[in-house]
Amino acid sequence: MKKLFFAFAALALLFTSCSDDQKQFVQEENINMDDWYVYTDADLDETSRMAENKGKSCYSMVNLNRLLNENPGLERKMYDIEYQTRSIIAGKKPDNPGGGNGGGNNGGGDDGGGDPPVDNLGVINIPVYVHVIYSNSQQNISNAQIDSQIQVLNDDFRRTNSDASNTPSVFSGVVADSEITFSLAGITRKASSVTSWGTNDAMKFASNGGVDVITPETHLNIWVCNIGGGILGYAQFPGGPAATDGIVVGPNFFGTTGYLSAPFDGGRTATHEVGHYLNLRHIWGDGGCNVDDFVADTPNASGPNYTGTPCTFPGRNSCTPKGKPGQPDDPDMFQNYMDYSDDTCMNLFTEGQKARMRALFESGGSRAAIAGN
Ligand SMILES: [Ca+2]
Ligand SMILES: [Ca+2]
Ligand SMILES: [Ca+2]
Ligand SMILES: [Zn+2]
Repeated sequence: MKKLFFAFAALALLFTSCSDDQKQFVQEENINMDDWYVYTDADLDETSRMAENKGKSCYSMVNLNRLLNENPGLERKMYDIEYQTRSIIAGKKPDNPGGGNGGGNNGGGDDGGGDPPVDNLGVINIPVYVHVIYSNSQQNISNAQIDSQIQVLNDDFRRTNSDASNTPSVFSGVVADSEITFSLAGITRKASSVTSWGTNDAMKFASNGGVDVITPETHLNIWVCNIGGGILGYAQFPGGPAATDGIVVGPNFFGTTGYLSAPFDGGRTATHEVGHYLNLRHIWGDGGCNVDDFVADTPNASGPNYTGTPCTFPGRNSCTPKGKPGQPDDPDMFQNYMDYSDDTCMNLFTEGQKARMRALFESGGSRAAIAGN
């Protein structure tokens, strides 16, 4: 029934508008930004989770709150990036030449199934600089350990990960090969007396004893250093300051060989943080069942899952698909890289997440220069 409705909507568009008008229609009528937000209770949430000693902790949203407070223009910039992302995705739905899918990427109109958005970008390679900052020899991780992380990123973003077969069948229809690869552009190493760097980006400046960012317009920068406080890593979302663009990961959570701390020894911390760097939110939307991650094909969840071995499925089913009649009430997708599960329990990105990430590389997108656009 819904497909029929959209067919009529698209037909109406064809008869009433030229392509310029269509664009206008998409931008003015069909991009629903009602669910968009940036500020969260992340500071409180992460503090209480760590007090409960849950295990995994990512400080990307805490970092975002800090950056928003320090940069008055950032919220607007991120709104514009989100608007552009949704416009691009809406315009690429193959069944909807007018882009009239009701902002489906945010869960407003599309059921997450059917045809994924298409683009002409091909496989996108992201060159990576790794900055190893260490206060002891263990933290000065080997080239082999760095290589093992690049391998995991390539496997996870191309869905060639060996544990892809662990994805439950209920989600097999939405899993994605994101068609993004990573190549090592260079490694910097720096000894430091700092034993815990915290999450205020100090490691990203030579003036603090860290390492300055290198060409963030065209390269992903990864700082590998001990953050402290049991924090595995954090990322900067698209739109943030160029000088701090990239991700930070603790040395013992980086790669799959060498100096590692189980159960975060599968390289999935970097996969997760690169997801944020490419505009993905946490799978639970950093809030209860009233907020989502702007991705229709990831079931909404009320909070993070800390699923560990044996990764028993189904785990929680923390939210029903609110306001989306007819959509199946799937269990939480703890297998998603953007949850807080142990590395061994994660094995997928979805088509909806892929579309968000790839929209950044389109002409005019905030990471377009990486793809030569
Ligand atoms: Ca939620
Ligand atoms: Ca979702
Ligand atoms: Ca559910
Ligand atoms: Zn995170």
